[in-house]
Amino acid sequence: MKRVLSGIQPSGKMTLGNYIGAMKNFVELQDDHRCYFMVVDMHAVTVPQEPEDLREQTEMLVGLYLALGLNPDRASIFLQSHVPAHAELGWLMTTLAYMGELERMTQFKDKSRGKESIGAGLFVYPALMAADILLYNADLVPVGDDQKQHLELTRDLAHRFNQRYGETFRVPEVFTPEIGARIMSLDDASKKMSKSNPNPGSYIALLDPPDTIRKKVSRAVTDSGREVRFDTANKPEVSNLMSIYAQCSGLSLQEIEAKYEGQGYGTFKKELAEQIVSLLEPIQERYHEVRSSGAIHDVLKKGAGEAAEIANETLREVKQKMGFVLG
Ligand code: ATP
Ligand code: LTN
Repeated sequence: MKRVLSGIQPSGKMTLGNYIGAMKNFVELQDDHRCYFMVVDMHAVTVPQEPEDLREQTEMLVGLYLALGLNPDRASIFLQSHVPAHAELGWLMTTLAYMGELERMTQFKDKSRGKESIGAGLFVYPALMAADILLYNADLVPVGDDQKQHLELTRDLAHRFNQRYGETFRVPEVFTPEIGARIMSLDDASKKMSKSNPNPGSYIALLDPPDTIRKKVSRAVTDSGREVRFDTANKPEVSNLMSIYAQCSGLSLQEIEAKYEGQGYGTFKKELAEQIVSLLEPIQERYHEVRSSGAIHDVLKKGAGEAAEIANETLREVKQKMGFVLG
């Protein structure tokens, strides 16, 4: 079975962008792949986090993984900080990565722009991400479009290590959805929908109540036309809403165009909101059950045990090849 690994930062409220770009594929891949799904809490602290918020957001994200249908009997679900091999291989990867490569990362440029003091962790972030992936010799990494550059760097580091020390790491492939790999903000279709956007009207959070969802969709920016047509160059706002519609309903873009031909944006937006609500309502119900059941801690313990077994084996091989004296 091919191996799959991915992670999400517990750095805020999960959005429909996170779901469509990444989490939906996690659920689909778990049936016929050996899957490892993490909450990357050590990545989240590369920008300041309130300790209480970090704890709550971490548990919230694990709760969402389970509510979305990730099954701990099929996939290992764990926290990055519970498997110390991540920090250790992360360090070794920083010794392999070049400053120039890290400077070119657009996520680093975006997150450090305008800041007076920039944590060194934010800079070496992609080396830790490479370690996350390479520890499990993952074949596929399901992520949204914005992570492709980090994946390329991971591939380069894997090649570099293999060349320098002998064949060790499998070189992973990125796995993005065909539609919706980059869901855009509801208030500005030139920006990615992001949980750290200060305007909550710009995103739909997976735990937003139905009426909030309806309000946010009705206020989403569109153009002054009335044709529901997929054309990202000329109709970026409507195309974005259509991608969301397609991913929530299972309809193709052509089917959506045909369904709303001659109807204008009003009906389209109303029905889009209902599609989102009917996707999210059952997830929200399960989420509240999971949180009150207290199941999360057992799931994490099991997941960390399974993950550590593989991760420690890889780390040992890496250290041996690099010339460390093994204990
Ligand atoms: P932040 O705003 O704090 O940077 P984020 O919302 O971008 O966070 P991440 O934790 O960085 O979320 O991403 C989790 C996963 O969701 C990644 O695989 C990322 O590519 C994907 N993702 C995030 N935003 C979107 C989006 N707008 N469209 C598609 N995929 C997305
Ligand atoms: N950088 C990613 C989160 C992340 C990740 C990973 C994704 C950290 N480690 C390993 C896939 C595989 C992000 O910001 N979304």
